[in-house]
Amino acid sequence: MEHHSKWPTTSLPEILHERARQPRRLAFRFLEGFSPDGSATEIVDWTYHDVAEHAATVGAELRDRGLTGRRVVLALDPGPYYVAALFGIFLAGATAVPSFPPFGRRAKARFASIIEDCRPDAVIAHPRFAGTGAAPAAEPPPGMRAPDWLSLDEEFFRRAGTAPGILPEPADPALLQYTSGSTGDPKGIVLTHANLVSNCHVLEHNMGVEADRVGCSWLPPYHDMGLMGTIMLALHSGWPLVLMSPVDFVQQPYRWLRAITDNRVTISVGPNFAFDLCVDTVTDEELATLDLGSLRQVYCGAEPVFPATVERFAERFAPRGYDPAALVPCYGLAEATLFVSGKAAGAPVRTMWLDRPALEKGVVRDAEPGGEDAVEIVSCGAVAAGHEVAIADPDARRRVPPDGVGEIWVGGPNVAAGYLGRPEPSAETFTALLSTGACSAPVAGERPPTYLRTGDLGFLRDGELFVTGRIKDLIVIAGRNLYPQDIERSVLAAGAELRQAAAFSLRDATTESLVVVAEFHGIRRRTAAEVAAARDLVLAAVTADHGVRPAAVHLGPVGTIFTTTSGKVRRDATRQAFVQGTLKRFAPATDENTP
Ligand code: 649
Repeated sequence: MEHHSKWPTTSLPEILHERARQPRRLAFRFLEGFSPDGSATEIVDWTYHDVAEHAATVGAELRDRGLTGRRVVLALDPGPYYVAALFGIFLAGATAVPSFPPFGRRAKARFASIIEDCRPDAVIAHPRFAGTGAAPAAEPPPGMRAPDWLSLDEEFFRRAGTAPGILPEPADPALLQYTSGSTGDPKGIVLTHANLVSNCHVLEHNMGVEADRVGCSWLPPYHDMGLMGTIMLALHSGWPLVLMSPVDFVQQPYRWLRAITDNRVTISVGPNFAFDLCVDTVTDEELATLDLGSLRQVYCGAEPVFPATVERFAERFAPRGYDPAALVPCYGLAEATLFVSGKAAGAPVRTMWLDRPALEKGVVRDAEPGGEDAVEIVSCGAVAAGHEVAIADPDARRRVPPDGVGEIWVGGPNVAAGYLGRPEPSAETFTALLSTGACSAPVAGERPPTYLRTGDLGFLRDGELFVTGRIKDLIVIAGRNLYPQDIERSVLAAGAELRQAAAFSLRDATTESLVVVAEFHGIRRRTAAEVAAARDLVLAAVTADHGVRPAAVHLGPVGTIFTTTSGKVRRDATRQAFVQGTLKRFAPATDENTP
């Protein structure tokens, strides 16, 4: 295999060998068994030696089973064995397919569809999932073996195989990342070892150098941000990472801030919702125990970054040493391994006030801060080193004018080769070209330098990327492009005790109308009269803020709105359930909550 000069010469398994030369340094600290005061009672520390040794054991077992070059689904719970298994798969020269544990009806269905799509030769999962409905189809297709189920427990590490590890080539597939798309149609993004290392390089470049860096993450290890953004990066960069499970975080968000305090964490990460959750749930007594003065950087991406969230988080936690300039708004997607852009280290968070009517027509025009028709947007910072972003008109395949909003196209070594076994969607998504020619950033492999179409809308200003929304989610009414998140914000601010909202449009032959779905806080059942009163508040707020009256408002209990396994609102799925009349509602069913 020829080495391209622009390619990284190392891979993560090589880096692991390198790190293990300092065997006693702390690599990962896992926090479990939280007590009511928010601190962990079970702390498992793994040195680089521990990681290397456990990974080697897993790798040897996989090689003994002949799994080199095969796909291995990783469906363990978050924790030390997840990390060991991930690197073990790499050491065996196999391709890792990170998955969530198949627990619950929706997760099982999604798990089954991933198995169906990637046809793995082994599944590493907790014993409790073997033989459940989540197990793959009993009959493997002709010429294929049924997946082995491997359970990693203490017993496994006592008896496992001995074959030596192998080092992959940069162009070898390392990982198959499933996108959080619809359940029935999962698409596996093929990431090479070169992609994974490239992503670490650009993140390190964005973060800058810092002595004694300590990371903390509660993100799921089966999503790009938790896996490529924290676990792989920490190992690659050589600083320790404090980990807790996402379930432990959501149960008591204070635990995250407590872990930062107790471990003198300098860098952490979370989507916008996590920052709101902290403001909403951390009590005054809890607040008093926190010291966030060690935190230099806290990345915020995966969802729109709302100025109001940034402000209220700063307001609440600055008295406990939090530096508002630590917040790093960032943008990325699994098709580009992870990272596309992020605020420069140390810089203040930058926002822009834009004229909303102009923005609704796809034009970027400055507006008076706080003005009535103005909307504030957070900058997601400069584009990753060695990468290029073009703001494109996807139909004309041209750049939009400098003051225009368009589709975000990305070129560079982070961009994946395509979706597994899907030449057409791959070509459509990964090999876009402007009519004026190729992209200027190099891509991995021998492909011509093309762009990835992200499906996201945004614009560039002074080299910084501003993300405005997703093409698919745009609500086009009377020639205006309404962004669902703006409408959803009005819904939540209507004073109707609502916690989450989804806005989407409904099309018939002649018109497009606005539909709002939202769910109430807490578990208390609402009466028909309460639902009707809340609906009136929502109608009034949305009409006043946006000049469009929703044609329907459906209000239900927690769980009404569909979300991805990473917690993003799935407006498409919610719309589908609305059309089919299967959205949750309070019993007894009332006609009042859908006009
Ligand atoms: C986005 C991932 C952004 C995602 C993360 C850098 C310890 C260790 C390391 C550390 C901190 C502590 O959502 C990742 C970059 C993390 C550095 C960690 O540092 N991927 S996805 O494929 O599931 O979804 C992609 C879609 O999400 C939306 C877009 O629609 C995108 O296509 N999205 C955003 N929308 C609006 N604004 C943003 N900033 C968005 N970012 C992603």
